[in-house]
Amino acid sequence: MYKVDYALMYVTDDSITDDTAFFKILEDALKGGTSIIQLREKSCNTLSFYNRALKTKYLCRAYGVPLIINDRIDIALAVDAAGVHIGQTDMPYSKARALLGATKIIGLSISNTEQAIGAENLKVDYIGISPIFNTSTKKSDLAPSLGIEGLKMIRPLFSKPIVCIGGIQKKNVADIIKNGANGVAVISAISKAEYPEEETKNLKEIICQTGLIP
Ligand code: TZP
Ligand code: MG
Repeated sequence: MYKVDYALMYVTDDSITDDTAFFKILEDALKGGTSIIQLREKSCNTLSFYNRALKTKYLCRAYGVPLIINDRIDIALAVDAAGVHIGQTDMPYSKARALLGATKIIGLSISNTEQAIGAENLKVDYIGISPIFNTSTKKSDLAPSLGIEGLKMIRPLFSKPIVCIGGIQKKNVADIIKNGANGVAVISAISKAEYPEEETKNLKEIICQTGLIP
């Protein structure tokens, strides 16, 4: 398996129901230098999810960027995605690993230190600290934000990459990387930007300027 660059993950915005707009922003993010894509659909039917996943996979392949599917192991398998991102109430990690095989990436959301220790014991490929800051993008099933203090507590507990999500914008991205994260995952910072490609470039530049991401 190739080495994954978690520096900047664009998590797709499922509030964008229009496919033309959805794929325009996705391609802008890819042109702007997002290093990994997570396809996240919370309310569409399986056929629509599959169709978006397939087209997203082709685009990601054209830009040499890995594609992670949120929640749905069947969709990840169907489009041969690079991996999945699961939460604490999704398919258990051990079953997801059994279904996906040894080489696929599996990321797990964690919201406290206990879950971080659990993820370390399970040897998941990366964790998503969720949420790091307050956000209005995800409205249900959201734990209290952990903040930079939470990140500092979790960093020594988990040996593989940590990606933070929630309320991340240009103004707070450097602080996250400087305090031990290997990357950030954003929705609205890119999807709601006036110029998504420019904004992706800006975020990437700030991350690179920390000098901490190889
Ligand atoms: N999980 C935790 S916070 C969040 C998800 C999917 C939403 C992040 O969206 P934004 O717009 O980057 O705050
Ligand atoms: Mg989930």
